[in-house]
Amino acid sequence: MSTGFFKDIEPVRYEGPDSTNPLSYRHYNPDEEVMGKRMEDHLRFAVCYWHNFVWPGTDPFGGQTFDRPWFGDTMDLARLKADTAFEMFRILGVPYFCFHDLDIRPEGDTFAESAKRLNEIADYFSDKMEETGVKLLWGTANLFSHSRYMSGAATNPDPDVFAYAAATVKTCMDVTHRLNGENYVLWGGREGYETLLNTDMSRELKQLGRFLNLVVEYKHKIGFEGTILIEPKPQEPTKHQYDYDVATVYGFLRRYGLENEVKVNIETGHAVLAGHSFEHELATAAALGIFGSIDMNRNDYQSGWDTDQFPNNVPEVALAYYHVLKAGGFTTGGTNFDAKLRRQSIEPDDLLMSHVGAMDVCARGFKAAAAMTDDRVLSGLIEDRYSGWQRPDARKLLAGGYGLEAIVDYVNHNKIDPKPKSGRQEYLENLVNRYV
Ligand code: XLS
Ligand code: NI
Ligand code: NI
Repeated sequence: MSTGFFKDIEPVRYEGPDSTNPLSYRHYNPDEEVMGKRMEDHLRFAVCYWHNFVWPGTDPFGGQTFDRPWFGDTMDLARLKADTAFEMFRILGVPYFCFHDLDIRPEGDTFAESAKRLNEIADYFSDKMEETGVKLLWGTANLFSHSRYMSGAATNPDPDVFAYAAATVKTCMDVTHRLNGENYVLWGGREGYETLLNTDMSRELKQLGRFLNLVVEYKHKIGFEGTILIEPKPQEPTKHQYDYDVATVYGFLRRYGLENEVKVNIETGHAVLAGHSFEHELATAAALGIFGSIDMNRNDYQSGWDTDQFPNNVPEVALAYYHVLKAGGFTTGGTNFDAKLRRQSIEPDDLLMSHVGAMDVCARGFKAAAAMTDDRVLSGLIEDRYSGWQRPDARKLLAGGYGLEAIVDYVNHNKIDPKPKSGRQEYLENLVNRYV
């Protein structure tokens, strides 16, 4: 039965690039084959619960702007929220969704009550997922909104908070597992500090390492086959967050022996906040073997904080998917839109149009990326650029066949005198622009 929230809006269909219907796909055609696979199976789009169904439109200077019939703290409203969410998934035709525990049910007066409510809503989801075929890309625990977490969750100076957070993660992993979630995400919004004046960093990092090991041990214990993902972000809400960027996360994983157990969920806006490009973070993850999933969005170019806007720049998205393809594409991961409306966009169909546009931008970017990959426009030149390393003597340099003294002999003997070669950056940029 329809909640009536989206009136009688029909499911959004692919109508081709010439369509002027704002509720049609002009580029995202789920069944279209690209590189031998359906677009839907490449992109694996997910709608997130929090920005669409929880955030009331507040900003630091103003209160609620969205008037949603499911706002409130009862289980009945939580079910109405779920009904509306699944209606939206159906209208958009997205295959996946994502949630935090706090998004989907009101917190109870006790830990046990909160867990019970979580399970009740999971039962409700389970029926809806079966009915609609929509799947869970990932679940996660909100370990940052409640005041108990103001000084951190795993990294809190108070061991009781560590325990509360760990127990909460267990309940969320159970639910994610039960709903056949394909990943479990940890984003450490409060795992950092406000001031070093009150912070023992060495202790906090150890706490975080133990916490993550607990998660991995439990994953194996229950036979969860999804991927555990850490989502890096350099700051906001804390002044400094420990999971700063992909490289920092990798160092942390190595320190705690988890580099083969945990991968990363990379978010566009978080990469930018860390002073990187999105593709830098993707390429780093691929190079280190920890690429997992993406949170697709964009930051405002001027404001300098995490604005979580919907993506609308095809050339940028194309380069991002180029690196996703280079990393082998998604396995358990996917494209989650961690993006929200602007607070003046108060109509129900704003929720739809934002996603339709974002999915189209991703589809266009993805097709350009696939064509660049197929035509080997970039890879050919890169291979050529490093081809000297195929020579047997060059291989020996890397394989440990020479020490520094032997290398001096090698340089003298072969009268080595390297000649600079063009990096061809502008030529390559022009090539890319043919595709986007
Ligand atoms: C916040 C994060 C968050 C995670 C999930 O900046 O992006 O939404 O994706 O906890
Ligand atoms: Ni995110
Ligand atoms: Ni974010």
